[in-house]
Amino acid sequence: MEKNNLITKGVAFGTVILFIGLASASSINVNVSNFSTFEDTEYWALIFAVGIYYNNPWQNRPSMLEVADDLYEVLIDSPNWKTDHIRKITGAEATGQRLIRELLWLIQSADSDDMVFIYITTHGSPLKNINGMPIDLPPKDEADGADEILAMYKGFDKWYAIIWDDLLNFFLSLLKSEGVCLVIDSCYAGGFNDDPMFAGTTLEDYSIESFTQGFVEDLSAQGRVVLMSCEEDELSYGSFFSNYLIDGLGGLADYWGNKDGINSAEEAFDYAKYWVNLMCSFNPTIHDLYPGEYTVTYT
Ligand SMILES: [Ca+2]
Ligand SMILES: [Ca+2]
Ligand SMILES: [Ca+2]
Ligand SMILES: [Ca+2]
Repeated sequence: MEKNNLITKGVAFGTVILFIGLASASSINVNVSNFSTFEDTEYWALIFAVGIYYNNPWQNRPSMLEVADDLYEVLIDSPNWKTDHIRKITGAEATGQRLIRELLWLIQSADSDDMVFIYITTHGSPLKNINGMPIDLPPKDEADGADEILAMYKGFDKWYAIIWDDLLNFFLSLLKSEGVCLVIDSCYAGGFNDDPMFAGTTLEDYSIESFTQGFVEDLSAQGRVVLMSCEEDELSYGSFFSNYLIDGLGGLADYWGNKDGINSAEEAFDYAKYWVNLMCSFNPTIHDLYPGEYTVTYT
């Protein structure tokens, strides 16, 4: 599962992409701050499963594609989800550019009283140079010295076809929705446990006019819960975590949980963790900054 052939050019690439990301973000500020109407809570989801790898078919994991279909089905079976609010991207479509484009769709679509659910499954790895030395791209935030990366469709063929944790966190941090649930099913998934980047900031921290007060307050208020298939130094395999999580969201989570008719992200995680610990050799982890329980589906 590990992807070792990354080279140091990743550092330069990281800087360029982060710059592009910042530029994109500043251009969408206007759009984001215009979405200030308070309608009913809407649920938005991105299901992103790579599963097929350009020029490296032995890396293919068909279970990832099946999980994407199953997750989509379990969401639309619940009345809070609408088909036009869910994007499912798989296989050859699952490039890094496409992931960023879909994240921007969520950033522009979700109001401050909405909920966003992002599911990503693919191969994961610590970021290393050609000599196997760990790389921690800015921000330097890694106790183990290595950012975690996810392979996109061409991730085993092109050194740049990856997404790393800091970049994903940057785009997630621009979501103004009340709740964000991120699910990562990959090796080393536990390394995607970053806090939102702008949490705790105030307007005075910014001199940029386009950062309106409401926008910054919304960012600061973002409640995020991250469900990860394994710990930061573990391999995970077989889509076991996702399958149990989806079983949970289909009703077993609440049945095993508080029986209030809602399958929360936290309950689904508890259900999946129980079974993965029993059946597999890796340990799912949660990073829960969402106050209360994040509603995913109704039973
Ligand atoms: Ca970093
Ligand atoms: Ca790490
Ligand atoms: Ca990390
Ligand atoms: Ca419940």
